[in-house]
Amino acid sequence: MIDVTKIRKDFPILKREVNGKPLVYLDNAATSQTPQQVIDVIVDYYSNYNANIHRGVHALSQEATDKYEQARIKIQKHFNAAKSYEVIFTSGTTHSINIVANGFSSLIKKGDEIIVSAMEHHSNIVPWQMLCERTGAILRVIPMNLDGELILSAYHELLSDKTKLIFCNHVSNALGTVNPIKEIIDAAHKVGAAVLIDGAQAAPHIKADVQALNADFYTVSAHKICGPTGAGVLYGKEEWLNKLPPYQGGGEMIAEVTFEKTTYADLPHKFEAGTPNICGGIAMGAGLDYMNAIGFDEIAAYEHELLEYATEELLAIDGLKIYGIAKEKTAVISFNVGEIHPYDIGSILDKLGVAVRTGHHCAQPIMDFYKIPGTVRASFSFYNTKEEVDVLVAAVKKAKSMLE
Ligand code: C6P
Repeated sequence: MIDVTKIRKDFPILKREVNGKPLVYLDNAATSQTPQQVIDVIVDYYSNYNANIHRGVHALSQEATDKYEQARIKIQKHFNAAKSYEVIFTSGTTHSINIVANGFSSLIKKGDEIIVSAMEHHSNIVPWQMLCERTGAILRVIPMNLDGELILSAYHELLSDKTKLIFCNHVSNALGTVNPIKEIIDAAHKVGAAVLIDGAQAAPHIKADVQALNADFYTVSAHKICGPTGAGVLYGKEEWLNKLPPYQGGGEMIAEVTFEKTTYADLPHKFEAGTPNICGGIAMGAGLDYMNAIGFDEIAAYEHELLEYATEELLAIDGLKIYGIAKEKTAVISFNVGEIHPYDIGSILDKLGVAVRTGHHCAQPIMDFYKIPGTVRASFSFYNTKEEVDVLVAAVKKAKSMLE
C-alpha cells in the first residue's frame, strides 16, 4: 500500500501555490516531478564530483565515471537488459529513436515497408517518415478503433516479407492505452522484422522486461520517471547495435582516428559521442531507485484506483467525453466538454491551480482520427490523491459553467 502523505513530503514542488491556490499537478505524462532524493543527487554531483568522464586519471573524473557506469547498470537491471553495454545514454526518447532511424538508413532499401501504429507520438512518426524519404521505403499504419485500441487483425495483415521495421509505443501518451506489445513483437519477428518500442509513457507505470518482451529496441526518457530533463536511454539488442552505424561523430565514440580512416569504439561508446549529460544519467538512476523503493506493483495498483475514481467522477459531468477507453490503460484521461475548446478549459483550470496539458499532445493523427482539435489531458502519478481528483472535477465544472 502506498503511503501517499509520506510520499508527497518528498516532493518540494507539491507544496507550492499557483495563482494563489495549492498546486494540483496533473501533467505527469508531460514530465514527472522530482523528489528531494533525486535533487540531492544532482546537488551532490555539482558540489562534490563534477568532472568529465572516461577521460581523466584524476580522482573526480574516476568518481564521476564510476557513478555514471553504476547508473547504467542500475538501468540495465531495471529493464533486465542482458548486457550493460546494450544501454546507451541519450538525451531522451526523441534522441533514442533518431539514433535508430538514422542507423537504419543503410539497412533499408526502396520498397521495404515500415509499420507504425496510429497512436504514436510525433517522435515515433517523423523520424521514420524522414527515413522513408531518404530510402524510398513505404510507411504503413496499424489502425485503431474508437475505444483507442490498435486493431491487431489489421496489423497481422500488414505484415509481409517486405516488412523490415515496426514502431509502436508501449503506452499512448494521448490516450493512456497500454498496447499489446508482446503480440506485436512476436508477430514481427515471424517475418524477420525488428521492433522498436517507445517506452516513454510506460516507464513511469510499468517495469518492462526487454528480454521477456524480446524487444529489439526500447526507449525511455528520465524526466518521466522522477529524473531530470535531457537524459534517457536507448536499449538495443547487441546484435542490432553492432549492425547500426554511429549516429554522431566526435570524441569518445572512436577507437582510433587518422585522417585516412577512423574506427569506432565498442558499445556503448559508439553511440555516445561528446560529453554526455553525466549528472542527468546518474540522476536517472536515482529516479529509478526512488520508484523501485516504492515498488512498481504498488504504483500501478494505486494509480489504477485514481484512474477509476477520476473516470467515474469526470463522466458524471454532463457533456464530458473521454477519448481512449481501452481495457488496458494507465492513469491518463483525455477529455473534452461539449464544444468548449480544450485550451479554454485548461486556462481556467490553471487559474484554479490545476496543471493539465491541452492540445494535440504531439499526437496529431490521433486528434484527426477523432476529428477534434485536441483534448484536455489529466495524467496522474503515484503522488496524486483522490482529493486532487475532487479539485480537478470541481474546476472542470466551474470552467464549464463559465464557458457554456
Ligand atoms: N511526451 C507528453 O506530454 P522526449 O521529449 O524525447 O522526452 O519524449 C518524447 C516522447 C516520445 N514518445 C512518447 C510516447 C511521449 O509521450 C513523448 C513525450 C510528452 O505527452 C511531451 S510531448
